[in-house]
Amino acid sequence: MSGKRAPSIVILTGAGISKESGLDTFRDADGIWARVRIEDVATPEAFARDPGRVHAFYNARREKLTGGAIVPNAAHTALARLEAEWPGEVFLVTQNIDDLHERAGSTNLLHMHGELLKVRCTACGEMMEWRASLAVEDTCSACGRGGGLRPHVVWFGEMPFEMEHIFETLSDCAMFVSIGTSGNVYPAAGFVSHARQSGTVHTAELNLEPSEGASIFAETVYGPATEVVPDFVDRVLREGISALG
Ligand code: BJW
Repeated sequence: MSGKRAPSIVILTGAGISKESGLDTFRDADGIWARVRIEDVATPEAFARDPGRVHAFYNARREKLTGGAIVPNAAHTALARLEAEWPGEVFLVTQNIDDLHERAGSTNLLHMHGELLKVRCTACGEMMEWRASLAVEDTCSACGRGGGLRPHVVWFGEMPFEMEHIFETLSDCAMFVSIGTSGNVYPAAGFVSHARQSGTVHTAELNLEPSEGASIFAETVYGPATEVVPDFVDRVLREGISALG
């Protein structure tokens, strides 16, 4: 034993990794924001104005996710394999609110924009699993108040979860990999710059096409996630990080 810690890897995923599982992205031509306006469903103001409309938006997505047809794909599985086989820490930060990473076997995982299969009470703060439709009048099982449950998701203008922990791991990692995200939404879009401040980190973007911040990455690989992610994971496990730089 050298006493030296094995190098850690931080991975950021976005909607593109779940596209081939059948879930929509946001900003592609056929994406969610082409059909629904952000201001109507993804801000605290929208929820205050018309909670029923916001519930309908998330109920439809929850129903699709739990309907049986949506399953993890080869990219999700490859990242779970990386966590299981890499000698150092693999920390997976996802912007996605689906549960496909968990179902594929990833465990060291953080949903920075929340989880579709959870709701929380705006009165007492209790968070609970929720797989059914959510209605405005539903009551909190912890405090008994009706009308206060909201989707456990992060809307525009709200603070994503566990930012301090994420920035700490970014400062300390040997490799940062961004997968299937357009780089439009902050703070996630700034993670690559933050990781690069440590100087010794390798940065890679794996996406269908160059993202907003593509030029910041040391390595870029373009193609469908189900192809490029398993290839990339194979290469990391075979050759290590230093061979990628
Ligand atoms: C494939 C593929 C295949 C397709 N294979 N790839 C500057 C600094 C900080 C904040 C701001 C700032 N300027 C503005 C802000 C505020 C705002 C923001 O970023 N606005 C921008 C629009 C400019 N951000 C916020 O409000 C955030 N909160 C915040 O900033 O708090 C203060 C703070 C400051 C500083 C530090 C810390 C905190 C909150 C953002 C909340 C985002 N919420 C949403 C919806 C909720 C969840 C849900 O309903 O699902 O989260 S919006 C939506 O966008 C969703 C996603 O997680 C997020 C990112 O989208 P993603 O994943 O990148 O999807 P797409 O569709 O954009 O891209 C998909 C990509 O996949 C594409 O590139 C395709 O090519 C690719 N692809 N098929 C591989 N098969």
